[in-house]
Amino acid sequence: IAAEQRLREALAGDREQTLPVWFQPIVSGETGQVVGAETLVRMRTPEGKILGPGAFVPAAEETGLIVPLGEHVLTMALRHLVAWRDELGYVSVNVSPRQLAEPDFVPLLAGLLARMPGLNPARLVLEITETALLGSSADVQQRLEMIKSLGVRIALDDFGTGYSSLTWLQSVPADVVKLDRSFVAGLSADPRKSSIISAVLWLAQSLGMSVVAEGVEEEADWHALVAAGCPAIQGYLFGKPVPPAEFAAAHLHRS
Ligand code: G
Ligand code: G
Ligand code: MN
Ligand code: NA
Repeated sequence: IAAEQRLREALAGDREQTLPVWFQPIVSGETGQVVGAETLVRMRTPEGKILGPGAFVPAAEETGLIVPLGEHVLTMALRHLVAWRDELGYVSVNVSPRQLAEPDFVPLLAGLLARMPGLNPARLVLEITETALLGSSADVQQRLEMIKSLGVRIALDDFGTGYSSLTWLQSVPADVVKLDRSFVAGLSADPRKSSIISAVLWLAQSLGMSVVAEGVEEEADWHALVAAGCPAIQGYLFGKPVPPAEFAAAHLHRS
C-alpha cells in the first residue's frame, strides 16, 4: 500500500522528475563502441532520494499501474532516441508480463511510433522475460507477432535463467538474446560458463539472433567474450545506468 501510494503520487506529478529514465550503454564486443542503451526507470521521492525499480515495479504490476508507468517509460525512451539521432543505434525498454498481457499494449506502441515519423522502429527493442510467456501463451504469441510486424525488435531478457529457455527460443520471434549475468560474470575463470556461452552464441547465430552478454564487470570476461565471438556486451565495465544528460556526455559523440 505504501509503495502503491508513492507510485500514484509519482505518476500524478511531473513524471520526468518523479520517474526519470536512466540509460546504460550496450557496446560492440569487438570495438567497445556504444551501439545501444537499455532504459531503466527510477523513482525520485519527494525527499529527493532515488529508488530502483525493485522498490516500485512489483507494486506497479500488482495494481495495474504498470500500464501508465510503462507508457511513460516508452515515451521517454523514444523521445531520447529521437533527440540523440544517429549518435545512438537503439534503445531497449523492459516490458513486464502484465504490460504485454494488456490488450491495449500494441495499439499504444503503434500510436507512439506513429507520432515519431521518420524513426526506424527497429531502433526500439522490447526486452521481455520468460515469465511473460507463462499463462496466456497464444495471446502473448500473437501480440509478439503484432509487435514484430510494427518493425520493433524483441529481446529475450535474463536468458537462460528460466526453466523453458529452449521452448522460448523455439516459439518466440525474438531478434536478440540477452544472456543473463549469472552465466557471464566470472566466465574467464570458469570453463563451464564459457562452454555454455559458446553454445548459446552458436545456437543464437544459427537462429539468426543477436546476443548481448549482460553483467560484464571484468576486463578478462570482456576479452573472453570477444574471443568467443559475442557481438554485444553490457555491464559496469562499460558504464552503469545514468541519467540521460550524463549518458550523452559520457557515451555519445557529438558531431
Ligand atoms: O536498473 P536495475 O538494475 O535496478 O533494474 C532492476 C530490474 O528492474 C531489472 O530486472 C529491469 O528489467 C527492471 N526494470 C527496469 N526498468 C524497468 C521498466 O521500465 N519497466 C519494467 N517493467 N521493468 C524495469
Ligand atoms: O533484468 P535486467 O537485465 O533488465 O536487469 C538490468 C539490471 O542489471 C539493471 O538494473 C542494471 O543496473 C544491472 N546491471 C547492469 N550491468 C551490471 C553489471 O555489470 N553488474 C551488475 N551487478 N549489475 C548490472
Ligand atoms: Mn533488461
Ligand atoms: Na537481464
